[in-house]
Amino acid sequence: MLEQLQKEKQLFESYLEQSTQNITHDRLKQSMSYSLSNGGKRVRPLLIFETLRLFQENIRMVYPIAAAIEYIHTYSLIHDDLPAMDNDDYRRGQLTNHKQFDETTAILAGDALLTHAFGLIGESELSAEQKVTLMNALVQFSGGNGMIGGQMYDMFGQGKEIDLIHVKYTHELKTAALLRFCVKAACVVANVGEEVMSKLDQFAVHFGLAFQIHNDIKDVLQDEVLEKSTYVKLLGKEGAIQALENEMNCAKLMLLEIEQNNTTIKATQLEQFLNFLN
Ligand code: GRG
Repeated sequence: MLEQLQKEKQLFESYLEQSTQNITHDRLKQSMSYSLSNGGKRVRPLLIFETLRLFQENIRMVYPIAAAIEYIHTYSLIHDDLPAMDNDDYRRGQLTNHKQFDETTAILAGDALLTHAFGLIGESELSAEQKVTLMNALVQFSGGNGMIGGQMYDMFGQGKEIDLIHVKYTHELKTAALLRFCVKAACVVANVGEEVMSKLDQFAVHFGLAFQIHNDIKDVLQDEVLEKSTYVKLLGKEGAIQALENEMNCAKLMLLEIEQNNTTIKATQLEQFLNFLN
């Protein structure tokens, strides 16, 4: 990760750390904090910061929004690891939340993170209009027609014959949707026009697909059993690598197009996010 991003991440870590301090039930607070602070890469918050930086805006102002998306991401991982879903014992090399605590606590910690994500946006210093826009966007991208919908397609697609179009759609919802929220959030805060916002949105879609394909290729290399429908299962490893490269190129192209049409916006700086896929 680039030095600048690393510095940004450290400052944000302390904000995130203190953000759960107002939770009065100790075990709930510990459980929320355990999954929030145990080694996430913070790709989504960093994407908000770096997109905002393209428009020379103050990054601290969006800490609550960045924390909100990290809360949503964290709750989704806690719930995804539960026995009713992926039934995983480890995440990020440490015990999953329900193994470290218990299932009830893990479910409630996830619920609390989800609920407080909206509180964080509400408490931010943005205008009332911006807050409403961002809350609606969070519903759109993380709700039943966003990440949760993607998880449903993923869960109930298992064991069935599924084609590439459906797998791509599932990945767009499950993985790309939260990244789309990140670029949209930065655009809303910086009052960016439709044309640039739409190109950044397409960048986020391609980046999200690349992110998921990369994750699936990594799983295969680690010999994890492939039950779910993935690009690797449908296209083989070589085909998946090609699809990954294709998505990365499309993502870069979107940034280039922004620069070509708007010489003051150094959009290709966002190419550094593709380094997360190495
Ligand atoms: C339970 C509602 C619900 C949704 C679950 C996020 C998710 C949907 C499932 C997790 C499994 C998975 C592979 C999702 C795809 C997105 C993804 C690659 C998540 C991992 O994101 P990173 O790499 O995680 O940013 P860190 O650990 O860095 O925070």
